[in-house]
Amino acid sequence: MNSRRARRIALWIRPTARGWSALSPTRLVRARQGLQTSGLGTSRATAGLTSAIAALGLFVCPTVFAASDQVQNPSAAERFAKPQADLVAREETYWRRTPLSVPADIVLEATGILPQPNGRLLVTTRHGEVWWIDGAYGDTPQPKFTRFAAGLHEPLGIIAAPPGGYYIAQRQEITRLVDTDGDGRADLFETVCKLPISGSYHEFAFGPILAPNGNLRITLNVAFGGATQAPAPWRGWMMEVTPDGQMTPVAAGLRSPCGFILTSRGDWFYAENQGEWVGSGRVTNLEPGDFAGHPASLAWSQLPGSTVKLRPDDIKDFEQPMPDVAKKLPGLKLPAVWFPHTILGISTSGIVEDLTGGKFGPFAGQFFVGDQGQSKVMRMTLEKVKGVWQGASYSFREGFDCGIIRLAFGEGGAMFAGETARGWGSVGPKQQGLERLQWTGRVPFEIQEIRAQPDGFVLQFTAPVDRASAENPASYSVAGFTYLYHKTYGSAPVNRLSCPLRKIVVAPDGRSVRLAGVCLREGYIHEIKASGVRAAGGGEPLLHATAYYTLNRIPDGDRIIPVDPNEAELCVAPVPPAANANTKKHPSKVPSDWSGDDGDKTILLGTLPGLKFDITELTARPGSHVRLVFRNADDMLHNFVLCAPGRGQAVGAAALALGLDGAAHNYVPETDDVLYHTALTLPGTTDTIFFTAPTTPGNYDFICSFPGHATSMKGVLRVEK
Ligand SMILES: [Cu+2]
Repeated sequence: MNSRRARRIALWIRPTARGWSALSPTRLVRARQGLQTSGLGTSRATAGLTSAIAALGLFVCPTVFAASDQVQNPSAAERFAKPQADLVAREETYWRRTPLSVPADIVLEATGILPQPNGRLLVTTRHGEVWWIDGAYGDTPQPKFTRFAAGLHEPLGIIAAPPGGYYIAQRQEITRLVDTDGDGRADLFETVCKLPISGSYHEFAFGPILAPNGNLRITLNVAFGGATQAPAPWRGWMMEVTPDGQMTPVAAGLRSPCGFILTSRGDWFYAENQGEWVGSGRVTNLEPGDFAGHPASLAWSQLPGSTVKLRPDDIKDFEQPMPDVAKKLPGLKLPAVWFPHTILGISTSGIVEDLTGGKFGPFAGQFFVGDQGQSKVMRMTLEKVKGVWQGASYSFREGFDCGIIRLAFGEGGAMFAGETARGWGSVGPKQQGLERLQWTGRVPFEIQEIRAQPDGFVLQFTAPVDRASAENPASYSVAGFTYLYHKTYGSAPVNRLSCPLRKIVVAPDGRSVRLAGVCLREGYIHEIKASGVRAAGGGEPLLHATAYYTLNRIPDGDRIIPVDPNEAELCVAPVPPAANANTKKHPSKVPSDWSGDDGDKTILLGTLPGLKFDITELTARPGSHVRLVFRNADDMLHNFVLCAPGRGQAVGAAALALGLDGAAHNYVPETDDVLYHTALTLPGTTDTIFFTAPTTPGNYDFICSFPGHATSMKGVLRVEK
């Protein structure tokens, strides 16, 4: 790309009668650049763009220099727990994963995938390229890459443009790419609409998607940190753009809306990541005027054209369950489906609807949702009850090579997953890639779908159940919980409460089971475990026995159990143990036998961004009195757990295995491998413990046991004379 190109990068936008518009959308016919087939060639082009941008002071551009990112970020294996190999092997027998080989000189951080009817794929990358890929199908694919365009700024999606060519969303604009002379390379780059940006690395733009009215929709990430997370207009919004570049706001409250979808029924949903104000990953239905929860976007809700009535002052740091806040804050939209953090992913991404008519297996009409951090695909079902969307999330397929950003269905029911780990890390050995997932034709024994009932749930299965196991109450457990709505990054599950079952009815055909119980709560997530249910015949267990139903509305209809008059008293959420209670392993008071001293030695330990302690090697004399002051300066929850020599990672794995029980244990497992620990500390808070160093010299591991942190947040206490 030539930095003297005709197009200027403009940040200015202006209100118009119809909405917000970029100044002077321009057309640019770009000169040929000698684009090669499967050649890198981008460094020159991207460097030109980067320097032009830097001169304008608009961007920090961490996306161009992969090498430095890799130095700064822990590797995938360090950051996240690995999936269970035996489960992945079972999943592979039903849905076969095929990584596509990519030439060594192409960095295919695939972010947008447009399958074409002739067996080709058109794929955008974070490095700003668009590639034609031929030969992505077949048992042993030998894909061939041809570059369609380069020099773009982190496009994160691509669709066909009705006027011809393709629409992509770059960070700074929506662009139409056209190959006017039919040589397979884009030669017309037309600015459709400028997008407001301030320069934060976190201001991603996703989409576009073509709306039924012919307009385009995009979603705009908020910035990260700083005094405001929406320094430029419409950050945190879903926007609609006319083909001639007029931009109007649709809905607000988005944080990191990596995936969004227009369903075949005509409803819009977007996928959100856990973050500040966002307790866990989730999918939310968006209608004009909705506010999905992140308040930064409200900085712009008073602008002309805004559909959202809430203002920044309406949002306080409620520190209350999100469903409770929604009752008193009209306009706050609850998610349709939650994906519990660390269990069903940690960074929800692209959404696809299975419109393959059964070519992808038994879940036709359902949805699949990617996850970047855990490199997996989850499954989602939706239903509308009393006018409100809700539904369930399920495990589906783990063990991908890298973090998944984008999903797309291609020919013959093949699903493609576009991947990148740069800047975030992910489970899986690779930094980027493109993989194909295909149904093998075998049907696993699975919970096909869960639907809400007036007194419980009905579970539909992919095969008839073994009646004895399905009628046994011990085969199931149901429990409700939710997440806090607060400015803290993420939330532990709160108000966990089991839902005792009172009646189980197996359908005559054995394909569904109705569970009726008590203590169902509107707005809450209901964890439904069917671990004991077996398939009829061979007694096969479920491939995935746990699902999470977000019960926004309890439907009306026929009950199979009467209303329990004592339900209100019966169903009171237990109070979790106080995080700061003084216990043997959490010695928050000076021990009485220290005869007045408050420690032979004080250790000040803190945190660094990127899941690190600020000191990784501590020392103490055997049997000495240690006062340890742990200060959490990060924006996430952390603790300090001192473990037996060599047992740090085992304790971390045990904490992860606590699952939803973790919060009630402050994520510290009950094991002799744990010697002492601090409280789980909130961002900006401190906890002090007083312990006697082990009398046996050695290297004692210390970790943060919050799920997923231990593999990188670790150190050693050297006990030596
Ligand atoms: Cu931590």
